[in-house]
Amino acid sequence: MKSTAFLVLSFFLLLNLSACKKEKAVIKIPPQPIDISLTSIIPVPVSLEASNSSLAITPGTTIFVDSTSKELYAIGKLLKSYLSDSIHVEAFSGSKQYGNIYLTLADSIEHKEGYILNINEDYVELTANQPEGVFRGVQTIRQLLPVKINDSVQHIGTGRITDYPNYEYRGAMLDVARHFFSVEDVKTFIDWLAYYKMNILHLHLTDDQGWRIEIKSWPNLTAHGGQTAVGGGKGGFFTQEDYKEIIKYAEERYITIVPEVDMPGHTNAALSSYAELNCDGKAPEMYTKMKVGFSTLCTDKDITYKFLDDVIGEIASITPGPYFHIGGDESHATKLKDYIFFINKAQDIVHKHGKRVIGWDEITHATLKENTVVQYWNKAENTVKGVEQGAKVIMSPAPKAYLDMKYNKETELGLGWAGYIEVDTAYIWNPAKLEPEIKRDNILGLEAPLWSETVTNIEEVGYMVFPRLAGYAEIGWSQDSLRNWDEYKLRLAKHADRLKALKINYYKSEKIPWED
Ligand code: TNX
Repeated sequence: MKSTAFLVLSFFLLLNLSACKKEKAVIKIPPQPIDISLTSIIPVPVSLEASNSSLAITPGTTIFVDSTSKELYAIGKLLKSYLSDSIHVEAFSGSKQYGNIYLTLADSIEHKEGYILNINEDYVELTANQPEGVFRGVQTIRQLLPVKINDSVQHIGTGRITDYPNYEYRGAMLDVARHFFSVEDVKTFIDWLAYYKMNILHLHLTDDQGWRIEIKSWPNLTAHGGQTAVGGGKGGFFTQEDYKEIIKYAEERYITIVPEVDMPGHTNAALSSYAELNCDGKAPEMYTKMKVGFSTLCTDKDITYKFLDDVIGEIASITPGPYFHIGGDESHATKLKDYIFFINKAQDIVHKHGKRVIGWDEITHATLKENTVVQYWNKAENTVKGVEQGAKVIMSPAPKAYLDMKYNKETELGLGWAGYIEVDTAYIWNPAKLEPEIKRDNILGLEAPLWSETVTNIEEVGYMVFPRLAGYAEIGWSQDSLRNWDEYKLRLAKHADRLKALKINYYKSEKIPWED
């Protein structure tokens, strides 16, 4: 067996060398019958027609990209990095040849994230309207092959997939405030999102227990406020350069970063860093416990709004995405009339800096400005108040979508206040049918937040996130009519090897007939 593999490999290396010459020797590897409808693609695509044959992807395969698009070249490079270092990426000109992958832009599909993947016995062709669509389609190619092909020969099944997302906002949140996570960890998280075609990473950057983003005009926020964490650990923070590195990594994967600075509550770290933000002018100690709802910025001091303007301005200026999240949750220490006054001002400041406001559902106590988005986590009645004001909604109902909830009573990590969320509970719900007054048209999409009171490293993050994230990705991307738990769990079962190969420490739920 080994020597056959060696022969095949040497043969392809030769073939590859001959690519330097004008005409490539075209020697086809006999196809095999592969039915791609049996392949477990998550999220399930809109339409899939299998044609029951195959094409061999080998070290001699070249990824050809539209020569007019720099972005496609970068996507080609990413596809190469996912599959094999031996594969080449080149600008396309001329005619399609056997054994290659072609990434192209065309008007063939309308949606900006949609794509058409056509695989025949001669080549793979991925077409989209925008580079973003090509990137999403690349994830489908990955799932039709083993996680890494390296120098092996791998058959990809033939057929045609037409695909586009159901919701435009499909995200997860990482709380880097309760425990801090490094740039590398955040990149890993971004890779996970990209693999399942999610397009939003919301970073919860500040809370009572830590301030995690450098603000040049208020340096003590991180010098003092970034130095601890829940349980009293050492904390940490992103410099603006770190943040830009995260932004760039996310952008290359067509993921929008949504920065959140939680206010006026959840602000003990800021209040501890600057005495003047407190109504009594006294800075409290840093806080390392879990219970919240006790802190508030002083809503009637001018300095508070200067602070907001500086913080929001600095972050907005290095955030290319359209959103800025102002938090607004659990401000139990702020009087309602002060809270309303504050949220109205905060919305204006975000607008001044050119961003669209997102806030947790409590912000609907205030008058929402044009374009403000409400993130439903706790109270439907709050969210409905937002809908009545014309706001769009991000669905993150805690009992369904909270990645920090335990799977069951045995789960060591996580919290339980919103109930246990087993893998089936996380999957079996429909954002547009959860609350009668929140309709499909009101919904921008969904987001699964991971609060980090109990998780301290990326292995623990992986355990809480997987496999639930794959299900949220499918709820966000796939058509409702194609979603079915009994069928999904079989597809998910086949992702065991993938999750393992991606080195994800996932929860082996007994609800899934894992195949590994
Ligand atoms: C509620 S969700 C919070 C967070 C906690 C989380 C723990 C939300 C807007 N506020 O401050 O971390 O519960 O599950």
